[in-house]
Amino acid sequence: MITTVTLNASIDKAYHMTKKIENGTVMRVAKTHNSAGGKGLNVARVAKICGADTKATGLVGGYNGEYLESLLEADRIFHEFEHIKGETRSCINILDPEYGSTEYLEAGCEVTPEEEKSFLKNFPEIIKNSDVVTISGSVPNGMGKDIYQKMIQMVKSLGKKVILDTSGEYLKKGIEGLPTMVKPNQDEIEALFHTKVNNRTDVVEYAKKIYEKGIPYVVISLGGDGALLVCEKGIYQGKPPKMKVVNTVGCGDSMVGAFAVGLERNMEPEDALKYAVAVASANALSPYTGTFRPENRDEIIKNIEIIKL
Ligand code: TA6
Repeated sequence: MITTVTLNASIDKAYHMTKKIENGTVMRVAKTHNSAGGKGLNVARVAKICGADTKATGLVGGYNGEYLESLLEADRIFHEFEHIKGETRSCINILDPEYGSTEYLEAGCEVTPEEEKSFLKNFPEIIKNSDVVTISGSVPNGMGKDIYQKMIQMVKSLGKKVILDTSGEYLKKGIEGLPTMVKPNQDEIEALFHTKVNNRTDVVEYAKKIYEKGIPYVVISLGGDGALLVCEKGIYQGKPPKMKVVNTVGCGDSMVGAFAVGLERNMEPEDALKYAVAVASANALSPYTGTFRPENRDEIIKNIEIIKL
């Protein structure tokens, strides 16, 4: 089973526009699509489409929280959330012909120390039947900076694998918990090392620095160039074929979902990389966030190039 953790869940609202955005004007939205969002819920949806037994947990609250749970039920994703007093946030993704995707991410509601304590108390029971736990996204105000480090240590103490996908201080502290896998992108690498990444060689060097801290799998998402994987077997790049993308939001989360499936199925690293890049690329062909058509994945995977660096 794969359990995904989303502390800062979101009603993701995708606005499909027929004209480019013009600030200061009234813009009519051609089509709106609402989905259960926040990175971990995109991960849950993708893992489920991959055929994994999946559970979603984290924090939800208010009317938005109830609506989010109903969206998950429509996606037939089992969930077991801690219910908090605050209102679950919304995140807007505006898709227009000129700029592609522009995201507006709300910070999320305040979480009290009592709510954090209650979630952590229930967490071991929630994940007891999981083989892999994914921890994704931003953290609501009010929660400890070491929340992810604490959760990673709890997951590992129960003998389970854990993937961390976050940024900033939470990534820095989460890495100290030594998760099984982390998946920063280039921006997150730059923030982590207070540096500028100028080329692929730099990316490899920084990924190796993270690996050498004791993290068995370090994945760096490279957008249209796929992803880099540093592991005991070596350093690989998984490269997808060039394609006309529709909506890239959720590609990173889709990659995490597919790697969680790869870890659960004990795939060889290069096979897991190939699978994850194919799923992330298939997500980019969907107008909807954190979902893909299996037939697209199965077609793309035939054309993924695995390069040993
Ligand atoms: O990666 C895409 C996405 O998960 C969107 O669906 C939106 O929910 C946003 O990221 C949330 O990001 P955050 O870092 O705030 O958890």
